[in-house]
Amino acid sequence: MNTGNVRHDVTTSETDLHNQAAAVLRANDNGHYVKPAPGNYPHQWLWDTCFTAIGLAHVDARRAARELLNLLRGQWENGMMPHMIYSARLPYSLEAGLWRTHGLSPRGVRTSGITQPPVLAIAVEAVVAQLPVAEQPDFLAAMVPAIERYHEWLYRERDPNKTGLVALVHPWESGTDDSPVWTEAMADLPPAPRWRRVLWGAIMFRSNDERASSQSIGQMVRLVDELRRANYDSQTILKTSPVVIRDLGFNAIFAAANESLERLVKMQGDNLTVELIGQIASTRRAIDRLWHEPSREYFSYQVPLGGLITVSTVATFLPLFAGIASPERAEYLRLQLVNPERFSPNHPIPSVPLNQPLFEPRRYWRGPVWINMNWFTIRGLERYGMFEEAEWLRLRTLDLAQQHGFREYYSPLTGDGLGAHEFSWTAALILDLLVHTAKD
Ligand code: 9WN
Repeated sequence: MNTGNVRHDVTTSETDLHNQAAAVLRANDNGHYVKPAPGNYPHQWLWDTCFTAIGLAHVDARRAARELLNLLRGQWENGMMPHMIYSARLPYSLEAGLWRTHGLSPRGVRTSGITQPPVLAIAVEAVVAQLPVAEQPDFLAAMVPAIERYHEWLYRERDPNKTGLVALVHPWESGTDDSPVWTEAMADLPPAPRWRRVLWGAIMFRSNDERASSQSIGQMVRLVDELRRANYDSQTILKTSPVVIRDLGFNAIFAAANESLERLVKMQGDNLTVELIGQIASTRRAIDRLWHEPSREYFSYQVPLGGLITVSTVATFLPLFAGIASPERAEYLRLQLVNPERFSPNHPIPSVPLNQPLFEPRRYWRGPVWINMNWFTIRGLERYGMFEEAEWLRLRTLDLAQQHGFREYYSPLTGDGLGAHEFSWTAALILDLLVHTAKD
């Protein structure tokens, strides 16, 4: 680990970076919400909004609170928070219609039929801390019951057998779309016919060497068709779908969000139900069982066949964020992180380690650096008192944005910016990383 060649003058360059990041969020604000990026991403995505709010809280806490309140309009009656809320005014109405979620989504709001990592409680906690004290109770009163219903939905619908781990039924739910974790599970799934893929114009359009392959996209479209046919009924889907994964990253985020939820409820002078408290504890225990001693890292779990999916990804560091790893395991993870052949090339952290066969430095979730994953890992390292590593990674991460702009993702080998430009969550989390330096 070499921290020497990264600039660290907390002077003009960091002030400039702060101003530029704030400007990206302003530019992406369509008056109702901050969209993930100009161009391809005009709608409101669940975890994008959460990251955006975490950064925006440092610039305009009320606006950040509105951003999260805005998400509630998409929540289904059963508690599900959809991964996308479609903008009515934009040219993607065909894609919105393909989900056919009317009757399930709130009247007049067009949403997808699947969820995304539950960062919401974490974001609410970050935003409430910046709100004027007098405004906190109303914000909490609106958000906390919705989050409780969401977490209860995750347990009820996605963990009916009470394993402690939530099961995902589509790679988009993991937020890490075409991660190789899903590749094997999807191997036998025939891609949707071309005409159906063309209907999903927006997504097809994005297929190139920085995006998911057209084979993967075809399979993702096919899977949506299957979910829709089952009317998004989790019970049916969990029994019949060949693609069901207890995703490591999602569950680790969920565990951390549960902690946030517990604190938020306490701020209101209340308590969670005994049932939820029990479920929360079971999630922490179950995540620890995703540890694979021979490789000394955490993995996701494949449901239909049973067993760990021994494909390494950056998600292995997320149990640090949730405070689940024992000190001994945290040390093994630290060794993985600083290993140049694994997770420590010139520009850490690659989403897939360099020495893994499916590593591709430029393709989406198959190798590039994503700032949200770095952010989770930095906070995780801090939680374990690994301040030197946290600061090293924080500076590396700031450096990526300083040198290559606020891109959707970056090559871990060259630092080149990839995917969308002016990407909101990158800008927002850079804002947060600029404010919160490691404690030591
Ligand atoms: C599908 C918006 C979203 C992110 C995901 C990222 C990508 C969508 C896509 O963009 O997914 O939901 O069209 O590829 O993988 O994490 O929320 O930024």
